[in-house]
Amino acid sequence: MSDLKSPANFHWHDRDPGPELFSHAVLEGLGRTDKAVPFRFLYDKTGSDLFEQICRQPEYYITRTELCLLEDKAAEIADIAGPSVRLVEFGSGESRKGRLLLEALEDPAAYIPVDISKAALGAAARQAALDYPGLPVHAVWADFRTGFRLPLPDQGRIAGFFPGSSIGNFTRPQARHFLAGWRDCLGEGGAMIVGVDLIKPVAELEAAYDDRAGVTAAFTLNLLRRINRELDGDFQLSAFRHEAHYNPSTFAIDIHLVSRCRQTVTVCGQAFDFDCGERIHVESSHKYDVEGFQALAEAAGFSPQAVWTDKNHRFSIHFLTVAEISPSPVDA
Ligand code: AVJ
Repeated sequence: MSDLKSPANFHWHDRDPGPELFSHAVLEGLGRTDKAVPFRFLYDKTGSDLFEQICRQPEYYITRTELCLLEDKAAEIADIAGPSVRLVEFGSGESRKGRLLLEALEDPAAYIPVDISKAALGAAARQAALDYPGLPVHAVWADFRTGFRLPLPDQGRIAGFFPGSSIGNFTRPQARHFLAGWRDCLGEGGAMIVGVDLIKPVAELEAAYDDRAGVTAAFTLNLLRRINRELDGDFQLSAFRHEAHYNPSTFAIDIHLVSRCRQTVTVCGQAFDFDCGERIHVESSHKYDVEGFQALAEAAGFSPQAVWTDKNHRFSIHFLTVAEISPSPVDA
């Protein structure tokens, strides 16, 4: 990914888990009684483009609410973060949010965007390197859930930035595990800035994940197109529909692809039967209240330092620091 046109302050780090994992995940996931494909595979080039379009839909309040909140509070966040921060952005996409923080931070020491989409990451990180010529930019192409060693310059406080309520893709135990894992990487004085979507009326939540223009549906269905293309699948996209429902017992929007009829689909030469109405779980998006997320952060070894919410209480941004005392032992 490094080419002659890359500026000197741009560095590329390839931690891609590899294409074979996609076939493995799909064959294993479709072979289960409760069919499922991990959400990370939604983000090929088309998927990432569709996701950026989701962010501009009127029903999808998350992106614009968080951007407004960040714009409003960037100075306060920067103040708590202090000078010379090495900013690690998990799931950086277009880097819009990371750049908002970078511009507010005092003398940031490095920007380390981490994303699973090679195309989006490459373009956004290279542009950041061009726009901030004095700032080392280390683009890390990786699945941020799995452990990997970050290419970190050795000066400055590390602040992990996890915007967009991406943490909502995890179940609560997974989210705690993720935070606890990064707590150990961040080290003493380390911080985590996390954007978290708040619990709200079901109608508002369900509309956000099933916009009228059908962009979210296209985003979910694109997974089948990717399987067809990369894994020699024969899914008929018109034989499946997108479904998004709020589950009040897990506080999560659950997204499924639902088979419109009884059918058999072949992937990598293997046949998978679907009943009419049978579903593939594709993604869940967990919602929190402020106190609930702070309690989870504490269980992962962080101390909540500050939290900001918008006036309509749709979204929250949490500033957490690594707690002095280690977290209570985690069950499983
Ligand atoms: C990227 C996980 C934050 O859950 O709101 C949006 C993903 N999927 N619409 C979310 C998503 C369908 C999004 N996150």
